[in-house]
Amino acid sequence: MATQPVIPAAAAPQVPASLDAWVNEVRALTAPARVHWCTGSDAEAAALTAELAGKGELLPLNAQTFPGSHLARSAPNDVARVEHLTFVCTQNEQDAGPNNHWMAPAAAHQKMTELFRGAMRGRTLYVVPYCMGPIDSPYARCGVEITDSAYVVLNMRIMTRMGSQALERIARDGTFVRGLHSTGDLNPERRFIMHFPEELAIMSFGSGYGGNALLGKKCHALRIASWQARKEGWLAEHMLLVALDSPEGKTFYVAAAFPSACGKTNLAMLIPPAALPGWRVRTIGDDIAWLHPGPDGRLYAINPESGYFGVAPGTSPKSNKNAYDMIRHDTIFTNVALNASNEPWWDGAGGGPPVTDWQGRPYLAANGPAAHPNSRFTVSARQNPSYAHEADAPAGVPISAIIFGGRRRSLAPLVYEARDWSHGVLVGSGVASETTAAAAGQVGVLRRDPMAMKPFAGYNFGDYWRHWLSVGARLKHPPRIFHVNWFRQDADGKFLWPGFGENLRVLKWILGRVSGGLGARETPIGFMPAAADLDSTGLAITPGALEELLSVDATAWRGELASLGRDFEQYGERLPAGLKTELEQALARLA
Ligand code: GTP
Ligand code: SPV
Ligand code: MN
Repeated sequence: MATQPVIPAAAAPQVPASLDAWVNEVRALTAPARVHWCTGSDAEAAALTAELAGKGELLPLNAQTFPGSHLARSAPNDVARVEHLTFVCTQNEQDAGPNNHWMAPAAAHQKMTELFRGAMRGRTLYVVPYCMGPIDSPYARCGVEITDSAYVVLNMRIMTRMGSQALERIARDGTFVRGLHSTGDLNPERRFIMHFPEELAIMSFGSGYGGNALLGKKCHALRIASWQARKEGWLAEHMLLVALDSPEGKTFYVAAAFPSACGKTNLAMLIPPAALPGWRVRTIGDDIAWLHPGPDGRLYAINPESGYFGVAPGTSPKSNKNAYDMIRHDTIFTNVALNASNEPWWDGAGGGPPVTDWQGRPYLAANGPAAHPNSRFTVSARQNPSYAHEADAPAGVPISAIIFGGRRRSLAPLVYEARDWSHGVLVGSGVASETTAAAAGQVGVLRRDPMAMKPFAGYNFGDYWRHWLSVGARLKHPPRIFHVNWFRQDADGKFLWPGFGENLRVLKWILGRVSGGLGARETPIGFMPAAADLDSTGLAITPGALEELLSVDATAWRGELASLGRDFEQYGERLPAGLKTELEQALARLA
C-alpha cells in the first residue's frame, strides 16, 4: 500500500474559544478519524495534492504543457449548483422572500444534524479559516469552512485568502461565518445547501461541486454577505470588477452583473481589439463585488475573492487569450475532457481532439459533449496576465459605472443607459436571461434574474430593492447604471454582435457617458448611442445588424414591463413604492 503523504504539522494556532468549541461540537457530531487545521502553506497544498493524486481523485496533467495542473472529475450527478436544493432559513419566511426556497431554522437544523451525524467517519475533518477580501481591508469578512473534502481545501486555498493569516484576523475580529460541509454520499436525494443568515451559518451536504461546496463563494460572499450588507449599509453583488485605462491616461473602475455563464470572466479579462489602440483592461474580480458608500460620496468596491472558478468551454486564444494563457500551469480543472497528450480539452482549447470525456470514458460523440458544459478551471488571480494591483487595495476602488446584462436572443438592445440611480434599480430588477449549465436544470429558458442575483440574494428581493434605493440615496456621486446584451441573435440563431474584445466599443461609449464626452439619444427605455456614437472603426458588422442591435421595439417593451409588473406583485408590501413609481413612469414613456 502506498504510504500516506504526511501533512506538515502546523504550529499550534491561536484559536478563538468560540471556534475551538464549534470544531469540537462538529467533531463530536461527524466522528472524523482526524482533524487538520489548514495553514494555507505550499507544503500543505503539495501534500493534499499528492494524497488526492494517490487516490486517483486528482489526475496530473501533461507536466510539460500544463505543469502543476490537475484534473478532477466530480460525480456525474454533481456538476452544477442546485438551486432547488438551496434554502434560506430565516425565522420569518417573508424575510427569505418568494425569491428563495425557505425552511424553518429548527427544521433545517434537525434535518442537517441527522445528515451530518457520523458523516466524516474514517475521513479527515479539515478546518479551513479564510478571509474574503484583502486581509487588511476594513471591508473584508472572515469565515471558517469545516469540510471533509481535500479538493474543497485546495480550491478554497486558491479562491480565498486561506490559512494562518485568516485565523489571525478571525482572532482579532472575534467573529466569523460558520460553514459546515460534507460531500456525504453524493446522493441528490440527500443534498441540501442551507443558509442561516441570522446565525451567520451555512450547512452544505451531499455535493462536492463549486458553489455548493466552496462555501466562501456564493454561500458566504453573496447569500450571507448580502444579508449582512443590508444590515450594515452596503451591497454584496454578483459582479465582475475591472480597471479601464484610457489612451488619455485616465483610469475608470466599472462593475458588471451578468447571470452565471453570461460573460463576467470574459469581460473582466478583455483584450482590446487592434482598432482601439491605447486601451488597457485590468481585472480586479470576475464574479463577486462588495460595494460600500465611501466618505467622499462615491461607491467603493472590493473583490472578496483571490482566484477564479471560471467556465472552461469557450476559453480560447481568440475569445479570452488572458485566461487561456493563465490556466497553462498550477490550475485545477474540473470535468473537462482529455486529449491524447493528457492535456485538458474543451471547445476552444485547441490541441489534439478529445479522447477521454469528462466522465473518464473513451470519447464518443454519441455520449454528448466531451467536456461538461459547466466544466471549470480554478486558478489564482495572481496568474492573470491582466491582474490589477488594485485588487489588493484595502479601501477598494471608486466605481464610475454599474452594468447589468443578460443573455437574451431578442428584445434587450446592445446597450442602454438608465436615466438615474432609481431608474437603474428598475433596470437591474428587470434583468432576464436564458438559463445556462451553471445550475442544474433546463438550459436556454428565459427567466427573470434581478441584478443577476436570483440564485444568490440571501433575503427578500422587495427588501433588497428597497436597500438598493437607499444606498443610492446616500451617494453624492452614484455610479451611472447601464444595461448590455452581447447575445442578440438574428433569425438564423447567429449572434448579431461579435462580443469578447469588441465589447470594449460599448465600454468606451459607457465611459464617454460617464465623463460627459459622448452623445446619446433619448429613447423610451433610456439613453442609447446613435450608431455614430459607437466607435465602429474596423468593426466587421453590417449596418443592418448594428441598427437592429440599437433598436427599441416599443410594443415588445410594453409587454416586457407588464410582465415585470406581474413579477413584482409576488413581493406585495415588501416592494418599495419607489420601484413601483419607476415602473409606472417607464410604462408611461412607452405609451
Ligand atoms: P460564472 O462563472 O458562471 O458566473 O460565468 P461568467 O459570467 O463569468 O461567464 P463567462 O465569462 O465564463 O462566459 C460564459 C460563456 O459565455 C463562455 O462560454 C464564453 O465564451 C461566453 N461568452 C462570454 N462573453 C461573450 C460574448 O461577448 N459573446 C458571446 N457570444 N459569448 C460570450
Ligand atoms: C456561478 O454559477 O455563477 C459560478 C460558479 O460562478 S459556482 O461557483 O458554482 O457558483
Ligand atoms: Mn458566478
